Amino acid sequence: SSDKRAADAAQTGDTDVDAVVVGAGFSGLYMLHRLRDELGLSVKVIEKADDVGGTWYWNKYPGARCDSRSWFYCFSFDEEIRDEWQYSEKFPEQPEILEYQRFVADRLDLRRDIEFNTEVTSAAFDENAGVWNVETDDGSTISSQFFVPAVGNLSKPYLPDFDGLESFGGEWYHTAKWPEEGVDLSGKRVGLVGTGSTGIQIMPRLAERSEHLTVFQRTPNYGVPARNEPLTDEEWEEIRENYEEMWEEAHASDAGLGFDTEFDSIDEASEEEIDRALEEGWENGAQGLLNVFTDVMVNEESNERVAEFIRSKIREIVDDPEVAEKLVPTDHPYGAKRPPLTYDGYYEKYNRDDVELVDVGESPIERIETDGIRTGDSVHDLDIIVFATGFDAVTGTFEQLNIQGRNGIDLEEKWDAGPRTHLGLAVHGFPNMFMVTGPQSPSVLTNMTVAIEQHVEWISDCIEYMLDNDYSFIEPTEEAENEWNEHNDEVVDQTLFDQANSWYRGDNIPGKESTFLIYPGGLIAYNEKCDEVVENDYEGFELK
Ligand code: FAD
Ligand code: N01
Repeated sequence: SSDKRAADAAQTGDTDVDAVVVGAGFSGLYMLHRLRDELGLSVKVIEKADDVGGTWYWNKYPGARCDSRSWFYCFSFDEEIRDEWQYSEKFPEQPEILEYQRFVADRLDLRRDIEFNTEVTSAAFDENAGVWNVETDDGSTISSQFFVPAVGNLSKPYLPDFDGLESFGGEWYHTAKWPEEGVDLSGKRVGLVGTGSTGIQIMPRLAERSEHLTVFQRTPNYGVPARNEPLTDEEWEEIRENYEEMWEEAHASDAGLGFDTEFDSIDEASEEEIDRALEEGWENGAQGLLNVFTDVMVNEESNERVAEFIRSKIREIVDDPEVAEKLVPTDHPYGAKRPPLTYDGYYEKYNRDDVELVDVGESPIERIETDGIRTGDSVHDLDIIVFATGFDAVTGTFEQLNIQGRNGIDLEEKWDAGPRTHLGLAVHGFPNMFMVTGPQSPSVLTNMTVAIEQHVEWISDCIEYMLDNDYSFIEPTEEAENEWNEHNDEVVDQTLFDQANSWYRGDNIPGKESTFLIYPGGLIAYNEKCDEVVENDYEGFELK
């Protein structure tokens, strides 16, 4: 029973709580619920923000939305919660997703075990006592048997070190730290740096609300229309009727979104059939074009067919051929960088007289001056600069926690030449530490709520197994970690992912080792591997 487990857990050591979880986004919330309400453990969640939400707490920029279809961008584990919540759109905006997490936190009474406004500054495993000591910025230390960083893959914003930023006479903002009260753009000359998913989402709003917008683009992207739409009560009824089946499909698909692919490969269909599928993919929007060919990420020809199709669409939409050419991506295969969806007529906005595109791939940002941004020999005068320059993704936030394992092994040092983990869940040298969607797990290549549920459930099942079998410690072997690393390398070598400079590989951060940070083999193979480990009594892990 959970009471017995709680008593057992309390006996394993003299700790303040059984588990410390860092982060109160989707991952931390569900982790708390599982460990506390299902296993009966004492749990403390530490969160630096003053509310739940994670990504959806921080990214309050205009136009921020999810691009997973909303009926899948939520938890599936609780039928009541599932049936009670109803998003208003196919791709809802940030306030609504934040509201959803608030609703879940209240519904499951999670807040009482979350310490808000508190940042974890270090965590160290004390080998003699066999406990984790977690330090926070208020100067206190909390000890626990289990340590679970649930800190997210996109939670350490990246601001390039532009010369002269401090001399800028106007205001500037990073999208991931957008002020709660918003920013008044009316009558302002605004500069936007960055055209990733975030830049593409915020751009139409900036264009509509400012006096003049200058977009500084280094690399063009393959934007495909999201085709967002409101969801009616009738549509929700239909979704609910099929919910069981749809969720099963989502959990059993490679990207956690339940899509079927149209053709295995480019050779499997006629030109006409492919044209029709591409047009349909474009018309239906969202991730449709990624699902025309099963082999889109491994076969250059299939990929190029889709890429060329998207290029032709961009050329069709953008009136000025010179501007269109600048917006057309040719340097990387489609999907090798995170493919963004477009909203609110992104490409159409370049046809406005008050929107200008500056190619900083050709002529880089040299410095920021009092009046604006200097590229080459011209200065672009600006009142406001918006940096949509992304994140030190996947490893950045984990490394920022200053985690030390056995013998003072430092996680950041261990990962100096790229992350090493077993299944993205655990790390050799770091007993009783579990990461939710850690590096080398499928994470950001999937609809993350599905990946998060799988991780949280694997972790809590593992802890339950330990308690039921009187184990106090678990740690992956070095051999298992090496094998996982090799397997990751092998799979990524079969794909087109290495043909792009992307945050998937850490290429966006100067000095960061370029290595693929995410398990590229999809959820199906990954989940099978995780299940197999459990079936074989946690093969690859040492239990004591
Ligand atoms: P997060 O939501 O990042 O939460 C981590 C929490 O840890 C944060 O609240 C942070 O404050 C806290 N934390 C970190 N370090 C510390 C510390 N030292 N001390 C205390 N607290 C700390 N994914 C999808 O699947 N579909 C989408 O459509 C989608 N859209 C996205 C849009 C944007 C703009 C961004 C940035 C990401 C998007 N993602 C999307 C990915 C998204 O990050 C995940 O889907 C999901 O929200 C991650 O949840 P999480 O709880 O794992 O991490
Ligand atoms: O960050 P990014 P993001 N000079 O790293 C440019 C998720 N997300 O916040 O491509 C000039 O993708 C950089 O240029 P380049 C999603 O997973 C999801 O947009 O490196 N430019 C790039 O254009 C996403 O992938 C959603 O050449 C510089 C941009 O800044 C992830 O979050 C919405 C520069 C950064 O793009 C991150 O997206 C939003 C420099 N020195 C986010 N440095 C949805 O689901 C960087 N850039 C809808």
